Amino acid sequence: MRSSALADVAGAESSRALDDVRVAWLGKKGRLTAELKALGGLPPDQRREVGQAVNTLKQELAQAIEARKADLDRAALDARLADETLDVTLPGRAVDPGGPHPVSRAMARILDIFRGLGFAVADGPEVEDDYHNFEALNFPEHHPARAMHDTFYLPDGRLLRTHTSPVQVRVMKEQAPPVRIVAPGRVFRSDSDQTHTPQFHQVEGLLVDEDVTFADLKGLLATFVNEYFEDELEMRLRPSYFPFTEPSAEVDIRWRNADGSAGRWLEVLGCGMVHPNVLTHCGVDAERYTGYAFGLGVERFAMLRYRVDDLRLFFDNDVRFLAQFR
Ligand code: 2NL
Repeated sequence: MRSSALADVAGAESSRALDDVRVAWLGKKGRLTAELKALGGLPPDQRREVGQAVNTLKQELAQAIEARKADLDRAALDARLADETLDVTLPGRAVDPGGPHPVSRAMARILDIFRGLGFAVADGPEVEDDYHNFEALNFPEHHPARAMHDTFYLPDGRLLRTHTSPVQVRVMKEQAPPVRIVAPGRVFRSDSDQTHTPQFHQVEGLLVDEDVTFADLKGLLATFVNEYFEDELEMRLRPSYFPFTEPSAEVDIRWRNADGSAGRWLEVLGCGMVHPNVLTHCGVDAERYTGYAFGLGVERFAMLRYRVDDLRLFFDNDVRFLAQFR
């Protein structure tokens, strides 16, 4: 029995097989257990000797099983270690970090500058109604200026805002002057070609107080463009038309050639004195208060600062382009 049991242990090639051997010999219905149970049937003078022999074998077998189990575990661990070798000297896999989108970077720069000049940042809904997007801004119904904004309409008559001016309408209605805010955000116009995308970003600014003048507006915008482009740029205002401002102007800056010499005039902003009809619509006393307002396209400011010559690059999200703005 001893050699047969020890042979079984030595022959177990896995811890599961070894456990089967343990059960077969030492389990409740195992062969050695049966021997012990059968002791009572032996003649009394043999019981002691056979009992001792079976118990000794039991212990020896238990030890052999322990030792075999340790061998099998060690072999299994060795096999796993050999199988899962890691070469810690291999170079790591580089993670390609993203970066802020150039339009986001331009937006952050613009807002930082206006915050520094005392403007609070306001926002509002992208889905608007005709009143906040047009009516309150002195676009009467059927006014031809509405056609300048190729508006996206929702089936229920609401629309996607064509500018962020409705944010400023809402602020004026809620807050008495002085008002000094910028309204950044996404705007929508059904317009798509080399220089226009149906969705783009705007920052508009509004200041309403007593004795606000066109000269204040011009000074603010000169400070802003010089800070944004980190330069002392020539700036000029040209008369223009917006329904919500009177007088209105477009702002040009003199771009610099690569050698620093004066280049072309570029249009970068629209602005004007808030039309009294707009103030009145928004509950502001137009006899007491005046205001100025301005609006700019963020994509245009991003293209100029980062020297991007194709608007579509901003919307392709090609990582080779975006990685250049880390
Ligand atoms: C442009 C021109 C402009 C405004 C926006 C404005 C807002 C209110 C009242 C009056 Cl609530 N005006 N905004 C004024 C002049 C120009 O934007 O070319 N934007 C890209």
